[in-house]
Amino acid sequence: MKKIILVTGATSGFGKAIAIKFAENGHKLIITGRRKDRLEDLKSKLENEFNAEVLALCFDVRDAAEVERNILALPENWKAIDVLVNNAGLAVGMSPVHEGVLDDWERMIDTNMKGLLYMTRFVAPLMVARMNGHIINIGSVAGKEVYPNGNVYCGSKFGVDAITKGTRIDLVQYNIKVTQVAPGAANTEFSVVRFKGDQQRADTVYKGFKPLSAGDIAEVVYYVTTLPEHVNINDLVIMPTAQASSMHFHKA
Ligand code: NDP
Ligand code: 8X3
Repeated sequence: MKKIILVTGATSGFGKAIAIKFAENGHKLIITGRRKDRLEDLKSKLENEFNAEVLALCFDVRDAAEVERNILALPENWKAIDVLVNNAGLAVGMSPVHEGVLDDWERMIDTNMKGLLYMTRFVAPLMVARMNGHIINIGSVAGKEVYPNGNVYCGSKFGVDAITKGTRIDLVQYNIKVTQVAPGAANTEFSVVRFKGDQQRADTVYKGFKPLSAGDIAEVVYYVTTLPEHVNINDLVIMPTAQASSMHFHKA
């Protein structure tokens, strides 16, 4: 059955790979992000390579009014969203708490927690009305274990862990599945963003072991949507084989 999948943060990393995976499998995609040029490039790729139907929506998930406007303005034939993948997110900076940069903190909390909440707030009613849907939140190992200088990023992902559980409880009566996918180290643009464009520093994060790829996470996100109607995966933690916890890596 052809489903409608809405993926936030589809301009890079996991979100882009997830959009490709669902398009490859014949589904309709709503792709979102702030970088319009990348959204347009991805839309063309999905249309040309997979003959997919694609709607590209350019907005910032931190802006509640924009989120509401974009969801309410969906064309009728795009409103029956089957799967919402709350993927947009970021880490910014890696300072001890007493030296933290307030703007970095706001960006992480506003994107990772409030943005995910705004998306859920305006998409979930469409699912409730249909008594059907699946919300997949991208958490992190950082939402399971705190590590040095991870303070606020970890806090925002612990928040995603709690919000996912609360969402599942609130929506269980409406036949809506709610899943958290919590990856470990994956080589996307994540570390370049965290280190504010310092590619060299970002590269050192993934030196000496094989990190996850965006495609690995796309496989998992796709998999959780393929289970029978009565089966839901609540939570999945996925790490590279060479990673045992937030802090333990086997590096060459
Ligand atoms: P990328 O930096 O490659 O992708 C992040 C995506 O989020 C981009 O598409 C970006 O789009 C989007 N985004 C960021 N801020 C906003 C915003 N305010 N509004 C809309 N979209 C936004 O990183 P990843 O793919 O690695 O990250 C995806 C998710 O996975 C994040 O939630 C991250 O915390 C999580 N994660 C990452 C891990 C890793 O090691 N890579 C491990 C565990 C979890 P644009 O800039 O165009 O808006
Ligand atoms: C990203 C993984 O370990 O850098 O969420 O926090 S980590």
